[in-house]
Formats: sequence, structure tokens, C-alpha cells
Amino acid sequence: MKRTQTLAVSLAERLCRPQRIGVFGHRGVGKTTLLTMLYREAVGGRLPELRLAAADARTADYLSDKVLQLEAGHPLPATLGETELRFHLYYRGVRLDLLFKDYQGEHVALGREEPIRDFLRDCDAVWLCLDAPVAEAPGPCLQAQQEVEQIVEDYLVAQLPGTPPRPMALALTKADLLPSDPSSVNEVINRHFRMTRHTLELHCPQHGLFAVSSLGGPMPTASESVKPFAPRPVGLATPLIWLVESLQTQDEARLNQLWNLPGNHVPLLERCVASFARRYPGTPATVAFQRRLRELRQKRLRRRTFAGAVAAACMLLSLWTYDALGQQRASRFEAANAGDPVAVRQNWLSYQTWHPTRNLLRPSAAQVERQRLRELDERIHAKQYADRLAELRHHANDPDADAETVWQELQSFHRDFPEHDVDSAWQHFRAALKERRDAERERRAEQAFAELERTGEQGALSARIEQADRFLRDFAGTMRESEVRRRRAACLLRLDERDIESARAYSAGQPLNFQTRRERYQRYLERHPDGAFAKEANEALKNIDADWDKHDFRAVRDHFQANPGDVKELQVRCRSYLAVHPQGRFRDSARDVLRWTERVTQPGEYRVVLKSGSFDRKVAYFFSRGPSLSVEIEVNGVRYGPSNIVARNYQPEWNYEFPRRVRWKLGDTVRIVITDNYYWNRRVADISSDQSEPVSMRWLSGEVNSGTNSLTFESDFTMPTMPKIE
Ligand SMILES: Nc1nc2c(ncn2[C@@H]2O[C@H](COP(=O)(O)OP(=O)(O)O)[C@@H](O)[C@H]2O)c(=O)[nH]1
Ligand SMILES: [Mg+2]
Repeated sequence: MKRTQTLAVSLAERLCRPQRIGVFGHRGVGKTTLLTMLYREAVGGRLPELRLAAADARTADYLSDKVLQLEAGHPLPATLGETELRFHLYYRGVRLDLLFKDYQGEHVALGREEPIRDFLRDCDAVWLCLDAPVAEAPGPCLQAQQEVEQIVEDYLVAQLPGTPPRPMALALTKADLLPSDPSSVNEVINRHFRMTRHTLELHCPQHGLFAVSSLGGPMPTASESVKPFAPRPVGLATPLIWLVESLQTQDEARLNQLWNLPGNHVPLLERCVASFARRYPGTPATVAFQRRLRELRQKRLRRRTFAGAVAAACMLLSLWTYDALGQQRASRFEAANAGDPVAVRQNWLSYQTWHPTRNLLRPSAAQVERQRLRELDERIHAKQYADRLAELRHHANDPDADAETVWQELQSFHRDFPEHDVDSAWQHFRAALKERRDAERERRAEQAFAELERTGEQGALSARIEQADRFLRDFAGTMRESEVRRRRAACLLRLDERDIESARAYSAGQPLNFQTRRERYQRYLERHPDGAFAKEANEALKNIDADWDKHDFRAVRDHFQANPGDVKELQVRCRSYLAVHPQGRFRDSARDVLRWTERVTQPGEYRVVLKSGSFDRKVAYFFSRGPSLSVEIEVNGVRYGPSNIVARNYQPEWNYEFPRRVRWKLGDTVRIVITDNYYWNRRVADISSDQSEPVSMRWLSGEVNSGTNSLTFESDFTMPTMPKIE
């Protein structure tokens, strides 16, 4: 089977690929010239009804080169290496793809194993080239024929079993060198190439014998080669026509062989017939093959349809059997378990799941199935009803049964079977059950109440409230309910009081622990959102916030008033105030102080005006009519002034603005020198700020005293104003 398959594939490959044509011949036999001239003549329309076209650019280039060389009278150089030449050959509607190889003639010499031998072995037809001159030389003639013999042997070995022998032709080249008598060809062959002829006749029914002259005469010799050469080929159509005919015969034989191979090769046949029809369109063989293929396809279709129908029938039959068996089993189960409708229903459902196709052929069966399930459901319901009723009655009659449980059972029975007939007997039954259950409940409530009382006053308030909650949940509607409710309310109130009391006590004891004070009141509110003291707690929270705010700002203010020069500490206090009270009442003031501390620590320039003075009588000379005073100031070692002189006045009004801005920063000293400008200048006062006044700029912004004398300045230096805190 495997061998047949390989053979089929190999035949199909040969039928579909381009046909390989071997041109066998030793060096100088005229292979290259023959291929070139075949192309030149057949493409140029000089061979009637034949056309040989180059199938790719490489082939076209290779051959056009050679043609030009020949026509220019240059002999062709010896071929080196191997060149693939691809052609399309057209002849009377036949179209063949051909692959030739031109190669170095030495490669086929006796005893050599070159790659071209593989090509020659594998090719579909071969021209065995022997040239006319060799006939005259017995030695080379024998050797040439031995080379032919070797290749024929190769074919015979490689030939697949049952395949037709490959077409082979003896091409006698350079026929122009033979005597012009037409019978001479036969004679030469008979005389000199008998060996080859015999081989072909014996092994190859498709053989040919022809003489060709590619050039029609010898090429001009080297000395004459200046002028163009006009070849006059003879007999070139014959090898091509032989090729067409013998390849067609071979293809037919191959296709027939493929057809006759055992096994199913329809796809291969389809491909090969298509290829055959492309090569030999419209030939009787093509028509016959196509008809055969159509018949084969129809046969296959019939076979497949039949097989499909049989398979479908088998499947239907097996399905039917499977479903019938399933139904039979389910029916048997129903008969055996008549008393257990639940199991029977379950079994029918499982049958339905496992036999999804059961009703395909019998639509009415689905109706029957639905009806059967409905009946089963009714039976199940009726059975459950009877069972539950019997159970309920049984429990009701049991004096030890828990009355509450039985009562709940009755309720759920009503819910599940609303269709139950509520006649007077049933009402009586129900009333008795309720009475028993109520009495039982009261008894239990009494017990729970007693338990509550036992816990009494000493239990933790929250635990007692929880206990009361439980009671109210379990025994709502019993006689003790209102009493328990009252007790619960009392407990709640006491708990409320206790919690607010604790918050109050903490606040009184730790007035400055604002955070914890808040937490205590907040905890109260969480526990008693609607507590009796919720209003008080909210009020307390507001007050604590206000107190806290004031307390923290007071720390800022007090320090500022006592030590305005201690900017480090002031900054710390302002920042901590702002962090704790971002929305505090004094946040703007705190920010003012902070900004002021930043401003005064950097040197600033201030406008200073000397306004007026008030001086003691003693300052002037006894005999003068009053002092004539001027003022000079010195800040951080830099002098400003002196001012103008107000003559003879104890209350001078200078209103003198120091022309230069006073440059000052925190810590700089201010010195004030007052001079009486009488006939000779006399220093009336010379005062300097010291450590105790780091904000010495204040001197130049208001009144400054020296003993009983005073000076008033004005400047654009300001101190932050502190709000009232109360
Ligand atoms: N007289 C004559 N000489 C030919 C003919 N064909 C080829 N030759 C000569 O034979 C020699 C070898 O030809 P070439 O095609 O190169 O042979 P290859 O080696 O088989 O390819 C060249 O000198 C050709 O001129 C022909 O038809 N008649
Ligand atoms: Mg050559």
C-alpha cells in the first residue's frame, strides 16, 4: 500500500511539474549551439506551427547572448558549469513547460559522477547527441556510444515498475558535414552508431532518430570572423515535434497508470487531469480523461451519499433503541416504587436529561411526559399534605411537646397548604393550640422575669438593659412586658446620669486637659445620642473649645506683652496655636504676631518724625530766655539729624522729619542726644536704649522720657495690636 502511494505521488509529480528534457552529449557535440538555434528559429517563426519561448528572464538573457555571438560570427565559448533553461513550447494547441540544462560536456564522460547525471537520470525525455565528425574516428565513436550506453543503463535501473520507458532520441548533430545524399543519414547511423540504435530499439518504443544541422555549415575560421555569419539550420523542427508527441504519449501512459493503481487517488487524479488538460487541451485523450474523472466523482458521490444514509439510519436506530430502553427502565422503576412519588419523579427527570432526543420522532410523547410530571407533582403535594397534617396532629396530642414549636408548625403548615379547609373543627383545634402556647409563653415570661429580678440592682447597668431587651424580644405581648419596659427605661436613665456625671467631674478636676475633657463629653454623646443630657454635653463641648482657644492664645499674648523681643518663643507659641486651632477665634492675631516677628528680625527702613518736646525750666541757663534745642539720633551706630533748632522754648514743636530713613532691626540700640544751642552748645540729655528694651524702635515711635523731660516721635514702625481675650 505504502509503495503504491509513493508511486502514485511520484507519477503525479511528473505529470504536474515542468517536463525535464535531457540533452546528452560530450563536449563540442554542439549542445549549446543546438539549444541556441532552436530558440532562435522557433521564437522567430521559422519553424512552421512551432514556437519556443523563454519562460524566464535568465533563459532569455543567456540565449540572446549566444544568438548575438553566433550572428556576429564568434564561435561559442565552451560552456562552464550548469545553466537551467526554461521554455514554453507550443505546437498545434499543445503547450508544454520545458526545463533544459546546458552544461560542460566533459561531465558526461565515462566514469564521471557529476550532478548533471542526476538530472539526466530523472528527466522525462532525452536527446542523445552524437555528431557527424565522430563517425569518422572509430575510437571516439565507440567511446561516445559507450557514454550513451551508460546513461541508458542508468535509466533502466531508475525506471519505476510499470512506468512506460522514457522517450529517447538519437540526434545526429552537424549533419551538414555528412554527404548531401539524403539516404546518407541512415547509412551513417547503421554503419557507425549501430550500438546506440540497437539499444534504443530494444529498450525504448518511443525512440527517435534524426539528423540536425544547427548552423548549416561550419563557422567561419578566426581569420574570417570579422564579417557576420548567417546560419542556415536544417532539420530543427523534427526534435521539437518528436518531443511533443512522445511526451504526450508518455503522459497518457502515466495518467493511465495512475488511474489503474489500486486505492483511492481522486484528489491526485483531479490535479493530474487538470494539468494534462492544460498541456494537451481538446485532445481526444484529454476529453476521455475528463469524462472518466466526472464518472469517478459521480460514483464517489453516490457511494458517499449511500454511506451517509446508512450511517444516519444506524444512528437513528441506535438512538431509538437507547431511548426505548431508557423509557422502559424508567417505567419499571415507577411500577416498583409506586409509594415514593418523589423518587419516581426524580427518576423521570434523570431519564429526560440523559435522553435529550427521545421526543424527536414522536412530538406527542412530550405532551404525555408533561402530563405525567404534573400528576406526579400533585401526588407528591397530596402526600406531603397528609404527612404534615398527621405529624402536626401527633405533636399537638403529645402533652410533652413544646407548645411554641407546635404553634410554629401550625403556622408553617398554613403557609405551605393554603388550600386546607378551615372548618369549625379546625378552628377549635387551632384555638386550643394557641391557648396552650400562650399559657406556656406566659409561664416562660414569668420565669425570665424572675431571673431579671434575681439579677436585681447589683448587676451592671448595661447587662441589665441587655437582659431586658432579650426579654422584650422573646416575650412581647406577655403581661410582664410593660413592667420590664419601665425597668429598662429606669436603667437607661441611670446609665445616662452616670456617664454625664463622669464627664462633668473630669472637666471640673482637670480644667486644662481640654482634649480629654472633649473626649469624655463626646463619648457620652456616642453612647446616648438622644440622652437626657445631650444638650448639656453639646454645650459643654462648645465651651471647652472656646476655653481651649483662649487659653492657648493667652499664652501668645502674655509672652508678647512681657518679652516682645523674644521672637523665637513667640514664633513657637504662634505656630502651636495655629496648629491646634486652625479655625480659632484669634487666628488672624496669631498670624499678625508671626509676621511681625519675621519683619523685625530683618533690617527695615522707617520714616521718623521728631514731633515735640517738653522740658523742665532747669534745662536752660539761668539768664537765658529759654533753651534753643535740637535733637540728633543714632541707631546701630549710624547718626541721623541733628534736627532744626527751636529757639528759646520749653515746649518746642519741631515737626522735623529726619531726611534719611532710619535703618533698624531687632536688638539695635537707639541713642538720642538733645543739645541746647546757646552761645556754646551744651548737651542737655544723652540717652541710650539697653538690653531691657530690645524693641528700641518703640522710642522713635512715641514718647520717650529722660527725667522730667520728654520727647515725642512719630514713625511708621508699628507693634501688633492684641485683641481682648477677657
Ligand atoms: N559544421 C557545424 N559545426 C557546428 C554545428 N553545430 C556546432 N558546431 C560547432 O561545434 C563546436 C562545438 O559546439 P558547441 O555548441 O559549443 O558544443 P557543446 O560543447 O556540445 O556545447 C563549435 O565550434 C561549433 O561551431 C553545426 O551544425 N555544423
Ligand atoms: Mg556547450
